[in-house]
Amino acid sequence: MKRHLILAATLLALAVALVSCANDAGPTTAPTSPARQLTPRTVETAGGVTDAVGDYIDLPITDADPDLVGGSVRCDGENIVLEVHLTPASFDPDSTIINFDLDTDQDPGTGALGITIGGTDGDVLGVEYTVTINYDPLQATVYQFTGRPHHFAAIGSFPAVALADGFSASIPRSALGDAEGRINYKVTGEARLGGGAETGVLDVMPDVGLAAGTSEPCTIELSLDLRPDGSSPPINCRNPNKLITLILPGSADFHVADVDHASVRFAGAGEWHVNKRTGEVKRHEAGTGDDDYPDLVFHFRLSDTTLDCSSTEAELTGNLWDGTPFSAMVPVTMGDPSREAVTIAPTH
Ligand SMILES: [Ca+2]
Ligand SMILES: [Ca+2]
Ligand SMILES: [Ca+2]
Repeated sequence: MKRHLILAATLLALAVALVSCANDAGPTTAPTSPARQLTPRTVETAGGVTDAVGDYIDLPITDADPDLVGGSVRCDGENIVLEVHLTPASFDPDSTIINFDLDTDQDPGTGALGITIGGTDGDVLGVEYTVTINYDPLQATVYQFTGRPHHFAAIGSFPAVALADGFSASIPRSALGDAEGRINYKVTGEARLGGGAETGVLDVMPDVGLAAGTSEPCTIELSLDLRPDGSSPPINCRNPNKLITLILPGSADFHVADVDHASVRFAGAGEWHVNKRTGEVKRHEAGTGDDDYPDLVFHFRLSDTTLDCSSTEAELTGNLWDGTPFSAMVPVTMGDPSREAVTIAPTH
């Protein structure tokens, strides 16, 4: 045992450039101990990263040294979902420790310099938050950069899931400084040793020197009616040439000047008015309505949409000029005049 400890100390010294973050001990919330559940591997998502098989530091003193092969950071509503995959043989839920180093403002000049105390990848990543996922108990602990060189403080713990070949965890955006989904990140793997010791970083994904992964921005969820004033008439569902008017209202939180109008789709249809000569989608700025914020007006031809007489809602999607997606489920009222013309009077 003593020899092992000496060996471990030597190896840790050799790996000094890859020593993990200096975290304060322990989460601030009471840990829970859910029954271990192994679920099948899931499909990689947008915003994912990959890593080579076999490029990890192989320690003779550990049973399983983490060999990262894939992972992702993605936005899911009010949560940021973290997922990591390892080669199955290198994953031991009991000893594998995974760190997601998150540069939530995408600025290497702010936060902790790089992914290690030594500043590895300091020109790539300035880390505002590190999320550590491990077992015993199975949880994801969020550590926030304190402002002191590479010093982090635990600010909360959240449930994690053990996959067949890794972990996933869902972290509230509010626990990550209201992160809007565009996050630069790297993932590191460590292993737990006896006596509470840890090996230090044994694999980095993407590799040291490579650009960080970047997650997709969160979708802005809008709430709007077909007409904000609630005066939406029934849409004549028997008239394929019917033009549906949709007002996209600006607000304090949503400025229509930021909207790439050509990207907007309603029930699959794009704006009907197009410059016949240039092919450019026309932009209809509107007044400010009953507030101080300009609106955008769109016209969609019914036959371009997927709406039919039974439709009750339709999805509006689009992007801001910076690529941030937005969406809304819009309630619709479909009408059939040929039927409405037939009125059956009640008999008395
Ligand atoms: Ca690897
Ligand atoms: Ca930063
Ligand atoms: Ca690697």
